[in-house]
Amino acid sequence: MAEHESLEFGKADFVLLDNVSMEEFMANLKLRFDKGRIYTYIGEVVVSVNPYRAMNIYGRDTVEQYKGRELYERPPHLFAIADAAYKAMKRRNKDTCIVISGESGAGKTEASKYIMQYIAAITNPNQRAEVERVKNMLLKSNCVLEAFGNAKTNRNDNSSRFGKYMDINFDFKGDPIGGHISNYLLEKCRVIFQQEGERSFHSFYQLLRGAPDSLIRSLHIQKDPAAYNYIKVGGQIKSSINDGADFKAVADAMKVIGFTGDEIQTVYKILATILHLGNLTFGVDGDVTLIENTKLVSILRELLSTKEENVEKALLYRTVATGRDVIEKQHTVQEASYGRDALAKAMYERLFCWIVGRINDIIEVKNYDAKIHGKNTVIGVLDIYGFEIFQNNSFEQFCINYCNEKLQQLFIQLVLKQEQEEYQREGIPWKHIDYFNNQIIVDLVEQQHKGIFSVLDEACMNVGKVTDEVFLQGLNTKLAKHAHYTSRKLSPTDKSLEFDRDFRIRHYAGDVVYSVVGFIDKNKDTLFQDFKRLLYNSSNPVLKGMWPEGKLSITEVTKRPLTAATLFKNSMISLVENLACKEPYYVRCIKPNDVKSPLLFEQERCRHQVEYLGLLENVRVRRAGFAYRQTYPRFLQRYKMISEFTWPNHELSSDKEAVKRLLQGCGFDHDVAYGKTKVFIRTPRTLFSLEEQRAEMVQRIVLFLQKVWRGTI
Ligand code: AOV
Ligand code: MG
Repeated sequence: MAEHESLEFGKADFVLLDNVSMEEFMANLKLRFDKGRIYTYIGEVVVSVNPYRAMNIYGRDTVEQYKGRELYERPPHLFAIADAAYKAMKRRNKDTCIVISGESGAGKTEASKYIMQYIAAITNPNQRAEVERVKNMLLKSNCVLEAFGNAKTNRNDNSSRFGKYMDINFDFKGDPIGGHISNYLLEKCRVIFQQEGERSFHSFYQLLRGAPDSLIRSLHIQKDPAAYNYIKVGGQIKSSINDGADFKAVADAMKVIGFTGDEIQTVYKILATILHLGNLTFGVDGDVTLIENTKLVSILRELLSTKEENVEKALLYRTVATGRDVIEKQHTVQEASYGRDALAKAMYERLFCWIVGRINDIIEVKNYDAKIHGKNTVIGVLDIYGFEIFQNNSFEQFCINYCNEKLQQLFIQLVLKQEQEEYQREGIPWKHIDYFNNQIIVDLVEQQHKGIFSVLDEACMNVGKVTDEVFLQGLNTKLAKHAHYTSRKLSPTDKSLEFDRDFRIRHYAGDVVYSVVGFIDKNKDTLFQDFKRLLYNSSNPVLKGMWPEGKLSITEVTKRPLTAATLFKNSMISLVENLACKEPYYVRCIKPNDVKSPLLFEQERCRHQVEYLGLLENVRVRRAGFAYRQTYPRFLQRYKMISEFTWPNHELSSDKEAVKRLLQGCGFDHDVAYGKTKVFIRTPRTLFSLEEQRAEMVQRIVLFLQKVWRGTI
């Protein structure tokens, strides 16, 4: 257990509970929360409860307390986990990752920032300038990504609307030499629409509130966010965040990272373009569709550095190839509005991906660097959008919740399943512990042919009528018997399914009703080619560079792009593969209440999270399990010097027998189990003790050898 903490704060590790029951677990969690102890272990997993107040536990002095210490030496903390991941990487040459999970607002992003800060604080003792530069950029990149990828939602004032996985690369000294960021599905529909009480991405409000007057003028915008249709839909313009100050911080961060002046200007121009696009309206004159506020067109032309007539044409017409002929087809008002919104969303998404790409260009370890620095190991930090249930749940929530199912499955695989399988394989007496395996829900979403993504893709391929209803019918046909799927058609008396357009998934974390409205459209994610060509033909090289596919003429575009669902599924599968090949460390975040109060520990709310995160099962497996395991030969190799039976070589019938003798001799027999090929040690303290004895013996042997060499023996 974690030392240096009195029991008045409860048990620092849930493994030490007298009885593993939900009641005791909850009582301990609450007691610790009330006493300001927001972290508790389950073995090496950190359970964190969002304190919703500034805590004085992340400063330099705390860093010093955790630096280089073993996990159990200090009270539970994120820093201890970060240190454990760092040590594993440095000492054992392992790639490690820290997976942070929990629902929206539970504290994942904050945790990921503290972890990064800790790693930055404990590395580069020699103050090498190049390493300092890299560290600074890794830290600054957060601020930029949050500005463009986070927004106020009804669950969280600074909710991540994209998934982020960051690899930090280290050289042989254990200093960071670079990194790489992978981003996952940005919730781009937020650019044009927000639910009641929510905001669009912070970047828009920051620009309006923080830009100097000269910039405001040159972008032809006004400072009041209420003047812009796209960003006022949710009715929440203010937030707890200081947008004006953040504008400056983000601009500075972009400069430090290495964005050029032209690049930063282009970023602002794109934001302004989107704001103007939202105010653009279409009308009809006879059978001609036209733009009502033509003044905006010349502003758009200026911001996009294109020709005015091209902007107008791209907004009102669509070029189509019919056989060998190319014709221009006029949009209806509805089509034109659809095209305008699609353009706004696509420009923002492209901008976001471009920002990530630019940061990567700058922080990535170049080949020649890797050669100079030699060994290159990584620590990955995953901070992704948490499980969410809103009033209205659409394609984005579906993807986000599927992502959380995947991560829960990984946790089950790595922490619960593999552990139990290993004990069985090794013939260690073991009572199986039941847990809910959510693989069934993962399959429901991603399985070939039968899964929801496949049914969606199939519906999108239909040549005839492609509607959300056709998709829902497909689901009902294929999934009628699935225990985790229901729709109103399949269960007409179910009160939670109000409309014929709803379907419900029983997720590991709770039931979510999704509306199919918009699924087809969001999955196809169509952007008329005309817009891509318009932006590619811009005389602004930064903007042009974001739209390379605009180079193709209409007759050259043949391939159907992958759907949004397929792209997301593929990216999740490769993310999980990537995490699975690293040594994982887990932070499981819990949200104590829905009103962001530092005082309120809502029993039922927390209990539900403990349940679905599988924390009780985690404690049971951990308690019945063993903290450390090693094959017999390797164990001997490390510890043989501490026993006269094994040093320098043993004469017993097998390595297994030798290990038994060694551990009996030390009095640790009660704390270990002997498997077929490995020895298992239950508590870490036994291991520390072995390590201490080893260090002492090594010291003695060295002294002895020195004496031999000097001839004093
Ligand atoms: P999330 O990342 O888990 O949600 P955040 O990390 O953004 O949640 O936390 C939400 C808010 O809780 C923060 O803005 C802080 O106000 C507060 N908070 C969280 N952790 C701490 C802490 N350790 N100390 C003090 N305050 C904290 V989402 O991104 O919505 O899934 O998509
Ligand atoms: Mg977040």
